[in-house]
Amino acid sequence: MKVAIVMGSQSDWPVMKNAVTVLETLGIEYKTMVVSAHRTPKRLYEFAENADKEYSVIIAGAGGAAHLPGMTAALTWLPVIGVPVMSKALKGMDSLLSIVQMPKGVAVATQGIGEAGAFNAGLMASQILATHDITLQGKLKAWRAQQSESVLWEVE
Ligand code: RP5
Repeated sequence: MKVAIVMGSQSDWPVMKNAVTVLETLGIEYKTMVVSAHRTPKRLYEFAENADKEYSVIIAGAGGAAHLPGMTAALTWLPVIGVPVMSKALKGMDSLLSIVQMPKGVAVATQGIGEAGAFNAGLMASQILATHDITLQGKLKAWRAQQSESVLWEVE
């Protein structure tokens, strides 16, 4: 497995499944797991401390008091990409600030709130892996070219 996708709750899946889209398009292996920083703290430690034996990049999504990405980053040297999931009460602003405001010395690559952020997390993970994979580089360039071509010049 190359990419681990962890989320704080099963309820995050409708958003986090967008992270899978690019990975599947580019043929990148991944595994999805529910790991809650608050409800399953021992699982978080178990996962993060052993993550570098199985994975190269971690995508971590959570909502509200979203401590999963930051705590994961604290426990592993692997790059952690954070996805703020929309919360009911504060529409994801709480999630975003919880993830993005890391203390100096522990880094999380925070994406935007919600589905676009989750999609871009998958894209960012692919780009990180492509730095050491020439075949994947080719696939990524082709995907980007196709995206550019799909944008119409004229407004319909
Ligand atoms: C967070 O609390 C999860 O990441 C989720 O976004 C939010 C709500 O979780 P549930 O109460 O739906 O399980 O930990």
